Amino acid sequence: MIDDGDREDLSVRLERALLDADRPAAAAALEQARARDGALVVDRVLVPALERIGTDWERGLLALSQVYMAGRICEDLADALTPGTGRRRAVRAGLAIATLEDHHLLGKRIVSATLRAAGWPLQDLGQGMTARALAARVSEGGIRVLLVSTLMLRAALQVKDLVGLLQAAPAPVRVLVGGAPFRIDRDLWREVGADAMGATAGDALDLVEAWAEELG
Ligand code: B12
Repeated sequence: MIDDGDREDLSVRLERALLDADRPAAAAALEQARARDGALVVDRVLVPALERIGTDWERGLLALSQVYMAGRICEDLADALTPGTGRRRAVRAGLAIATLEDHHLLGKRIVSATLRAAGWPLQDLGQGMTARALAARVSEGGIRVLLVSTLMLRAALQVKDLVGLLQAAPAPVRVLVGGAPFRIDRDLWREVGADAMGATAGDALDLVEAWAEELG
């Protein structure tokens, strides 16, 4: 059993290693947390460490380069946090993920690794896309379930345009959104016209499982 004290220690150890750009120390802290916490390590240890880094940066205590390195190191380590089950699902319709006008990629990376580890054949449509370009890719690719990951409020608001453009898609598309703006404002997903929101990568998996019929 891991108690909250241990979890906090590991999260603080991870935070220090990230700020020192010490990749091996970050990997060791994450591995120790994963051995105890399983896939929940992301929400219990990694996300809190990055949120503290973000807050300190906002307060002028850290340089953007430190935040950048912290994000890059976590991106490199993300796949190892969600080892595959070996299961493969055969689906007829497409399942895809993208970020809209946003280059914060870690959330997308972790959600993608979680879905793929559970056997879902998820397509990555890209990052920093405009609503128009993304809607076109979705229509061309026969995508029926689209996940959008955001960290900037501006990107979250773009979902409204995307949903409007997707009305013209050849078949209905379900849009699942996630990321900080939707966690902070729990009604935002409805306001932008999404079909659902998830607070964690685990929620993304539960919702995709619930919508499995859509995917054939
Ligand atoms: C790391 C980081 C960066 C790194 C990104 C590195 C990378 N490769 O991703 C760098 C340095 C590049 C960066 C740049 C910038 N950043 Co920044 N960044 C952060 C920071 C510290 C952590 C974000 C993070 O990676 N979290 C960890 C991931 C795993 O969490 P997550 O994305 O929320 O994902 C989890 C869930 O939300 C969920 N989830 C995510 N997506 C989805 C999707 C679905 C469908 C579902 C169901 C669930 C789900 O699952 C994940 C795991 O549980 C945050 C601070 C914070 N409080 O979040 C600021 C933050 C997001 N950044 C911010 C800003 C302003 C910027 C810059 C504009 C700074 C600048 N002046 O240049 C640029 C913009 C870049 C761009 N155009 O996109 C602001 C955003 C403010 C706002 N409201 O819009 C924040 C909040 C910092 C702050 N407090 O001001 N940033």
